[in-house]
Amino acid sequence: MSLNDRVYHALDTFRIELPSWGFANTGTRFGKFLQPAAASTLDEKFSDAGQVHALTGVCPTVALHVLWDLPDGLGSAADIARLSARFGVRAGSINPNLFQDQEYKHGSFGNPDPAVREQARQHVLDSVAIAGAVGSRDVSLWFADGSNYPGTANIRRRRQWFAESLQASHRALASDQRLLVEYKPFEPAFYHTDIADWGMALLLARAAGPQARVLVDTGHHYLSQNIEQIVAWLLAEGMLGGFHFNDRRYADDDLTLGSIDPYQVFRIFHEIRAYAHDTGAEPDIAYMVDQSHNLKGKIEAMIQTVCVAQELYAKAALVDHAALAVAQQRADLVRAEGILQDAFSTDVRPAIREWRQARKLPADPQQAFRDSGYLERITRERGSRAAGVSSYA
Ligand code: PSV
Ligand code: MN
Repeated sequence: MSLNDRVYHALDTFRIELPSWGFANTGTRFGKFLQPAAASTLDEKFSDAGQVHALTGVCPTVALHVLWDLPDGLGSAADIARLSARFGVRAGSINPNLFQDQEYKHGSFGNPDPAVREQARQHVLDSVAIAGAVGSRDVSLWFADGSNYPGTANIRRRRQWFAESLQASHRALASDQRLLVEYKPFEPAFYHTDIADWGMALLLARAAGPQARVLVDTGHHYLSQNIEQIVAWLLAEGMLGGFHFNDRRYADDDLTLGSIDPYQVFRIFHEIRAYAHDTGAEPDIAYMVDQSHNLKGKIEAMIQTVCVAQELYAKAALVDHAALAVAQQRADLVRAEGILQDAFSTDVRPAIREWRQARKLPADPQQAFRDSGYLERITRERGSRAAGVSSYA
């Protein structure tokens, strides 16, 4: 296959989900720099996501956070069909919120109080029902549960409570739905988190039931952790459900995908393409962005992220798997490594521009966004009202 064919083939199937919370005003705990164009309503979030999809063509779904986006629970679900028809993007993963209500001060599924565990469980059941009502496959679970001081939490008992509540959640799934279990080593809990790493997420997903998978948030790892190895193992175990993409230099801080270490993202994509090549099976992975930009323009940052993801995915599709297998077998180290480096250093941007034009998309989505006048319009329309912070993402 020619370079162009490989790039076209890769991009024709690569889709990436946008987070509703990435269009809203957010910030850090030290302060929030409000943007006049930030979205405050679900209509505005769908509108902004629809804009990114219209210009890139690869973001047909929006991840929704139940508390922030669907405050009336199932009652809000009716709005989704209207918004999808209007803005051309559908509801994607449904994210229960198990961290913001006062009751969750000492945890949700891991809370020592059975009434709070029950409340959390009910919220997940409601979220599964919402997912069913809006036609979403994935219910994506992240827990802020953990503790700040040694000795204050019974780690093993909490593990058991997690397994039980995840099983109960899994029982509510329709046959075509999935539970995704996300892990995070610290924050907001600073001593222990109940699902700290991929091993814990894997064991709990296995305990939950056959439709549960692990979600890898690229920002949720210790420095220098080998994320592509985790990806390779989860693929081999049939347990990789999806990604939350972002980058980080020190800790989870929602930096733009590939802004710090693009080679790592390439290596992650390479493991996925290598798995597909070796097994002949395309893994079923939900690619999602999980970034809230405090300083960058939110829509611009999303377009930038999507373009970077496409570039790195296309580069990974250039790896010569047959030659790599031979070099690995012969332990021809420099040649094997060079095959990855050759693919990574290939400039795929001209091929991607051509692909976009062939698919009737703007060759340069960022420039098309700047030329569209959309940002000026929403800045005018939204800027006049009192700005608010709608989430803690
Ligand atoms: C938590 O840090 C996280 O990565 C989870 O995926 C949340 O759903 C998201 O960020 C937004 O707070
Ligand atoms: Mn995440």
